[in-house]
Amino acid sequence: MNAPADFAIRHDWTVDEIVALHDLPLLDLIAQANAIHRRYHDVNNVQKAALMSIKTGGCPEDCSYCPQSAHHREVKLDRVDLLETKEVLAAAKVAKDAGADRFCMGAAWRSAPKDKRFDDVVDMVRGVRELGMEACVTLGMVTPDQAHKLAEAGLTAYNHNLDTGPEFYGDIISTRTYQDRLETLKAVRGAGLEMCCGGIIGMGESVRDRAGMLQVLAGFDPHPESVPINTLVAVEGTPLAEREKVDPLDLVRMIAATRIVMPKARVRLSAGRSFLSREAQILCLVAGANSIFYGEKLLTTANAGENEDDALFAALAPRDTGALAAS
Ligand code: SAM
Ligand code: DTB
Ligand code: SF4
Repeated sequence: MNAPADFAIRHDWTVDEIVALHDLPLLDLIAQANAIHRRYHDVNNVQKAALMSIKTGGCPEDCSYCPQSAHHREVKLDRVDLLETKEVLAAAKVAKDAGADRFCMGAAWRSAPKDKRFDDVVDMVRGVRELGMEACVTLGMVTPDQAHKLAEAGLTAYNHNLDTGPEFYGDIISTRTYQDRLETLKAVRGAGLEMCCGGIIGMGESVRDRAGMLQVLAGFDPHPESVPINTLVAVEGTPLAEREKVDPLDLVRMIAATRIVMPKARVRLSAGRSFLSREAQILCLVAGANSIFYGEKLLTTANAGENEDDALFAALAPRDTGALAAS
């Protein structure tokens, strides 16, 4: 690809460089990110990824942000064992009919199980692919063998997030290490699966920590094919319940920095979208996001509603000037 030097794909970003980008005057940052976005993508192509929790709650990990951790006993959440394949595939069909391009299935496991439940997930993946949708799963840690089995079933991408920068990580999770996460990502890549990997902002981390995460992500060669940027959904009963809400413009900065350092990735405006106005979401799309989670629910918390999403996509569509003139 004959990209100008400024738009080149790089894997050697320093944290200082990313912080400097992130802290540019906002309009310069957005302009730079948007130029790169337009260089590598059709900006009108915004992916709709539907999300379903296929196994909910009771997770042995202690991720401070997560309502599904068994460590956070005050959270009001019903545990649900692995769903039946037919129930999941029925939901995938509904999502497809509603216009979703990708079906993502999330399970509250520390690592993917090595029993029949794994075979069931493989069947779900096969079924989603047969419906003609992209399939993504997030099951916790996986071995190279499990990653290969998922790839054989036609899995498009595996989601496993770094969540934050390496220096802040220990403040958020103590039951598995950054290195554990990198091992799973290696298994994912080794099986030829697309890598879906990003993180969360709003957990008390600094801009440097955010840049630290982007540096690790941009260090992958090739870059992750998709990068979900979640804003913390502060759930009552979790250790991060009282965290202040992120300023939407800080999210715009994070998305723009992500777009600049990973020009080809699908940058997904993920959890936290329900707190954003339609205009703030559009600013995120201008800054380089080109994917959203679509549907009323994320895993256990509410997503932007169907009406809000209709309003968002209607605003993005070409205006029907004929109809306007007639009204
Ligand atoms: N258990 C698996 C794992 O951790 O890899 C898969 C499911 S886990 C819920 C997937 C991701 O959701 C986490 O890595 C985190 O980035 C995101 N997440 C979980 N709870 C969140 C919250 N309250 N706000 C924002 N993102 C959240
Ligand atoms: C990701 O990065 N975000 C999604 C998905 N990957 C699995 C999960 C968001 C979860 C938000 C909190 C909840 O609904 O439980
Ligand atoms: Fe478990 Fe995943 Fe939640 Fe961590 S983020 S507690 S691993 S479900």
